Formats: sequence, C-alpha cells, structure tokens
Amino acid sequence: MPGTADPQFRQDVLAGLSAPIPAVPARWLYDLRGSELFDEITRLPSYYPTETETALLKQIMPELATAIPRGTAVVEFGAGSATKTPLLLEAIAPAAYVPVDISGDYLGSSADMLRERFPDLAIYPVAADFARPFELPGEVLDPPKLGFFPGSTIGNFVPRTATDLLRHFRDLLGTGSLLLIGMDRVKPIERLLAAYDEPEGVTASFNLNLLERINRELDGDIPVDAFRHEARWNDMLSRIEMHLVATSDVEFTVSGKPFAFKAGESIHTENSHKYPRRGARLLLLAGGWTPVAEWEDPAGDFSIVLAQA
Ligand code: AVI
Repeated sequence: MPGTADPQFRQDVLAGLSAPIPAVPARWLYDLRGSELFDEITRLPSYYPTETETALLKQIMPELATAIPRGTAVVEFGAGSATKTPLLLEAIAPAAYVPVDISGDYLGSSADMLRERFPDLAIYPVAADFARPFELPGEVLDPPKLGFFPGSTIGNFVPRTATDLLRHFRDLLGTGSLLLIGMDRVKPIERLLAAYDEPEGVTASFNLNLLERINRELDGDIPVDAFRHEARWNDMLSRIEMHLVATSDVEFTVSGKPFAFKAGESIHTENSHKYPRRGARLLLLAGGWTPVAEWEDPAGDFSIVLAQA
C-alpha cells in the first residue's frame, strides 16, 4: 500500500537500486507472502538444510540435555520453528523460553502454539529486531542462558556483520552463556545451486516477490516479468547469491524515482554463506564464542555447534 510503507524499506530500495552494484538487503524478502514462500522452500526436497538440521537436532538431544545446565532460560533469535523449537524445549526442560522476532504477529501465534504444547513453561515473547540492541525480560536475567539460532540464518549475514551479531548475542546473554547455532557447510556446487534454484520455482517466486512488494508498498511500476531469478555460487566469498536479472532493457519508477536496467544487469537480493568446519569455528571465535561441541550429519552437509561465551 503506497504511503504506509516502512521508511527504512523505501530508503534501502531507493539507495540499493541506485548503487553501482544494485542490491536490496535480504530482510525485505520477508513480507507475509515472502515468509509463506520461505516456509514452502523449507519443505522442498532440494532444500536440504531444514530436514538435515531437524534430523540432527533429534539425534543430539540426549547429549544436549546433559550438556545444558538445569534451570537454563532459552533465548531464540527468531520466532521459532514449529518442529525444531519443541524438540529443544522437550529435551532440556528450560526455566523459561524467550523468542525474539521482529514480526509481532508471527511471534504471538508461535508462542500460543507452544503454550498449548508446554502449559507449564514460562514464555516471554520479545517483539524486536534481534540484530539491534534490545532488553531481555527481567524474569530471565538471573538464570543461565542458552541462545538458540538454528536454520543457518547466520549465513545470511556477511562475515563482518555476522561477527558483530555474535558479539551482540554475547553481550546480551552474558559471560558463561551457551549458544546453539546451525551452520550450513560448503558442498558440491550443483547441490548448492539446486537448493536455491529448483524446478518447482518456489525460490524464484520468493525472490521475485521482492519486486511485487516494491510495486505494492513503494508505488513502483517494475515489470516483474522482465526479471528472472538467478542463484550464483561465489567461490571467493564462499556463498550462494540470489540475483534478479533483467531479461531485456527495462525502465521503471519507484516512489517517483526513475531507474533503468540493461538486459543482463542484476539486483543482488541475498547472500547465504557456507562455512567449512574450521571456518565456522573461526567465525564463532571472532564473535566471542568458544566452540565446545560440534555435530554434523553423516554426509557432512550441515553442522550444529554448541559454543560458550
Ligand atoms: C533463512 N535463510 C537461512 C535461508 C538460506 O538458506 O539462506 C533463506 C533462503 N533463501 C533462499 N532459500 C532459502
């Protein structure tokens, strides 16, 4: 809806489309439609991270239950997944659960679902952008804390920002806290590309939805069908990149500002960094966390690391 758009969205899009290498921050992929499409992606056979991490979590829960002190409060960065979060809560029976998510609506519905399933658990949802400073509820300041950051979401941050984020988690949770984090591994390029550009076309719709969102919320007239989704492996930076590539010369306006793209020029919309085993450990160390245990699936596709502040 024009006029009601988030001013930060407008600023990021107008600046991003005019940049020498046009790019829009990936967080704007997740409006309601984008979140639904991402949910659909996690159920695709080619998108291995969700299934692999869930199976791995199931397998390591008995070990985690002994490694995590009794009376721990779990702080999840993100609203929580309907499958992964209950696995953790069931295994370690925490003193409290604090999901932190920017979308208050999504947070509310996932907290309601968990309250039904864990009626004795104290749940304190916090509606905040977990990447920016925020306060934990007073009730969870005393107990030891475990940060939970599954899904390889850390991979969507460039290493410098990822390090800042990990340091911010450390400051928030305090010295001696634990962090349980999912990190995707480097693997053959064909498998990586297949996970981000599959025949079903859901990831393409997820990416193209950004242009639809710009048209809807920022009064744009981008001809969406003049762009196509492309997933690229950037070997130097160890990451999958999502781009929207112009298929012909195209001109459009957003919030009254004109833009022109030549055929083949692209808008960079997301990075998904993949970490080799030692690279993952180094990133955590740079972020102020010492890895204390690490698990991976038999194929070495995905890892879960427990680290201490
Ligand atoms: C949310 N994040 C971890 C996903 C990823 O794999 O980087 C986002 C995604 N983009 C395309 N497919 C999935």
